[in-house]
Amino acid sequence: MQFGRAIVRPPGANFAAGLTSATDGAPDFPLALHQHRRYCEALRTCGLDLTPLSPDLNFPDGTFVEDTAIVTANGAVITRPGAPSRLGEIDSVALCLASLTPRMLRIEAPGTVDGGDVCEVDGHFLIGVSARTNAAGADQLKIHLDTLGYRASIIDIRASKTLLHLKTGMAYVGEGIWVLASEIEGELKSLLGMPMPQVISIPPHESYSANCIRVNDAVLVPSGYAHLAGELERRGLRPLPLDMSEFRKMDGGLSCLSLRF
Ligand code: CIR
Repeated sequence: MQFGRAIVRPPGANFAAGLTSATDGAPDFPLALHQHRRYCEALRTCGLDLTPLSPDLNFPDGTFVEDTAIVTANGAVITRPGAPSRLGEIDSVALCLASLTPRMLRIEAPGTVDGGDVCEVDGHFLIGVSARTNAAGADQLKIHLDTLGYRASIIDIRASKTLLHLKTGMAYVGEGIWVLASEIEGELKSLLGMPMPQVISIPPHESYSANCIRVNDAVLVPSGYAHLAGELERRGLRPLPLDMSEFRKMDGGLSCLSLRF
């Protein structure tokens, strides 16, 4: 999980018009911009060069760039987001990646894939079939990853009603350490069928923190979730807390706000 670069896109002024299931009110736009700036600073602190894209008012969810591509050291796969309102987000990302990646492949209709459903575990990719990523998209992505030299496994998470995406409820932070929301821990363990040397189980009232990201020497975590931060420290990892309140109101977490490679 050594990264050198990240693509990000600040939220646009109509960010609140994006898709959400949350019921705790509309996001505060200036505060969201502030939180996004802090997020970018944190990535720079971790040693990444940032490539910022411009906000596009045609796509209020466009700040969640993670959903538009899977980027590996050997090449990228441009996705086909499962929400129709988000389909057009891929164009500017593909244009940007064209000069940053050695090879570019694409998910084609009728396949759909959201990057939030894809989790890399030491070079092996887990692909969740969800409300956004369909079986055709997952199959295409597995083949593309194989072409790029990676193995992948497909798991069906549609029975987990609490998960928008696979990574809504889990993260792999390296060195054999998994972070799993306790509600889905049993289910994920049996679906994944992979060895999990160390699991940090996140209690229900802190489940939002299961979406965290390892970036080089640090783990970006949402602030206000003491359990995860403590468990990471206990294992010798360095949590870097960031306030995510306004992105959470739009169903977004830390992983969604960047493409790291
Ligand atoms: C959506 O519903 O598509 C956005 N409001 C949130 C996307 C979050 N992305 C992610 O978890 N990878």
